[in-house]
Amino acid sequence: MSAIMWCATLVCISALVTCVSTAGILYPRESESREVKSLDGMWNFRLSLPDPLVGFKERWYMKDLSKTGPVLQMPVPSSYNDVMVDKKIRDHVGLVWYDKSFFAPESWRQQGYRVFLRFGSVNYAAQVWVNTHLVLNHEIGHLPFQRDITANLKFGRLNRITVAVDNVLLATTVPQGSLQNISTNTGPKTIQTYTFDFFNYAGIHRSVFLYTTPVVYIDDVDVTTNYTEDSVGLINYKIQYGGSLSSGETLNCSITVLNNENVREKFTVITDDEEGLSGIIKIENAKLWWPYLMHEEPGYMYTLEIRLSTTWNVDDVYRLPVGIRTIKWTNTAFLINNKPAYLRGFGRHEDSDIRGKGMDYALVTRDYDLIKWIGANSYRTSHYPYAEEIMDFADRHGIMIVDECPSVDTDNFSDKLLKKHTTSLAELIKRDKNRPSVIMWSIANEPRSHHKEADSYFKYVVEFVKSKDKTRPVTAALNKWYSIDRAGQHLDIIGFNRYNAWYTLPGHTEIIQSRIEDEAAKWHAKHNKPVFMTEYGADSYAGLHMSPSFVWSEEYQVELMSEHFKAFDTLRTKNFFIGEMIWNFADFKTEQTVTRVGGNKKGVFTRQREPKSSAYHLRKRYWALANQLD
Ligand code: GCB
Repeated sequence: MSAIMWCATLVCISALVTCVSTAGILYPRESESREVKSLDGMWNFRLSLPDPLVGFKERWYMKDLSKTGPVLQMPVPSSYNDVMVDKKIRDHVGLVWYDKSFFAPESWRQQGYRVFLRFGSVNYAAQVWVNTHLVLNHEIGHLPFQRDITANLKFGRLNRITVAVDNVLLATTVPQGSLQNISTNTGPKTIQTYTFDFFNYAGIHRSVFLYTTPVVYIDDVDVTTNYTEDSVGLINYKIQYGGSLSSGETLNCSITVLNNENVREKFTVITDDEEGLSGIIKIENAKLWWPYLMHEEPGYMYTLEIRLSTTWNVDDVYRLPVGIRTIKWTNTAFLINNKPAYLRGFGRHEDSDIRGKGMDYALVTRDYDLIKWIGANSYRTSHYPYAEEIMDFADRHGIMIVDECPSVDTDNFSDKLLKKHTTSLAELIKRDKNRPSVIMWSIANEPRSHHKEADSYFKYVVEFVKSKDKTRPVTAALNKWYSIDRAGQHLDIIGFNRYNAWYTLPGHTEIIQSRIEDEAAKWHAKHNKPVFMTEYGADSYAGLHMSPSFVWSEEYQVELMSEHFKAFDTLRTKNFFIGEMIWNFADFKTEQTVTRVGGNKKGVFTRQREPKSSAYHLRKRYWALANQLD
């Protein structure tokens, strides 16, 4: 078997499995009818070496991984290729194996529970066995997947989950990558290459949960919100249930609304179906969800307490956080609750040392503290969906999210890629559709949108997104020149990335103002749509001071920002410019390249979240804008 074939084992396997399911992917939440058990912690771990396929050949999923040979202990969630100091693990291309034993209480069977196994994200492709049975196949990182595993469990006894993870990226994966064969002193070797600028962290990145539900259960909820001029909040809901009713069994769904202190709110429900599975909730004097600093109580969340009752089964209860707000957009503006919003934000990464992309509450808490300290109100989840736990923070703190799928540097525009690209969006929308913080869908970062094929490709992608959600605008972070780009025409809002005085004419900050003013105006003139800047910035090495300013010094980063601020201030008077997002919130790790010193250093915070001079500079601006505009 050629090196290319073995490396793409799981990606190829999962391509054979039709995995677009219509089932919901609600975040596991405990209730009187649901137990949630975390499987986070230390898992057995093993690289599939020296034969990349050895795990499959020897059927490692049939036994304890520790019985197959020497194993390591790997923390979940984390990126295996950041935690360990062994270079072989950091640079591993191909399959790795994890396993963990857990106890399934006998009481779960006695109570007739269904048991679901849910992964928040495994990067990039995963295959999962429970007690030797293959139960899940999932391709595309950064997105959750789950399955009812009741039939595969041994109740009252130990059970084993085995996970094979493949981090290989190919021309048809999202994001794309390629493999290259090189010769080395010890023989031929296959290495992974990419065009994107972040480290290809891999492994079980987010929490693994078991959760239980009754036999007939709340499978998905769709919510859209509105309000009337006399302050009546409207919540349109649609509930999908899973499981089947026995003959003669009936079903009924009832809703309670709780305010943000968990107290029952006064409301009325207009139900337009007999079973109560869909309807409109009216709340008098409703409190709206507002972005940070646009209101003294940003991020106001209600809770929809949904109770599904059936004749012969236990009731299922699920509590969904809901924020009431509207989103509108015109040719020149983006409005929240009918008020124009100006985005003061960041491009970001899920990234920190030791854990890589592993979800970490302490880090997320610090990041949101810093976002608020600096006076920002938004960010883009560049360049992939962020953890649901992180999105919860955005909802609660009133931070507006431009929610991006993992398509970076989109190239080749094949049907196969299009299918995966749209699958990533379908899964993202299904996951985040109810979040008030999500204000736009971003369908790509820096696609090769000057190619002829990009026209029909992005037309299709945008129409696909609209078929799933008409309530939010569609955007992308474009970097091809406005005159040759073919994607912008299909978007609702234009985002553009540009690195004047950094990649273009480094050192010449005097080019920035006129160029940015000119480019933004041209994007607007071409498409008659609102425009925002999705990336600009400069690397700075924290602690490097140079006077006069010089590239990589803190002074240069500040100077480059100031020139952009001048352009943004002019653009704001032009009435189509809706925001600025600096690249990047914090320094982050990239692949090894001579243009990066230990990674990308365009953060206004270091990777350890210490402020650079640029953070104080940005803080002054964002607070001034907030005081002026909010
Ligand atoms: C970009 C990319 C981003 C990079 C950034 C840079 O245009 O969208 O992923 O990290 O430039 O710093 O080069």
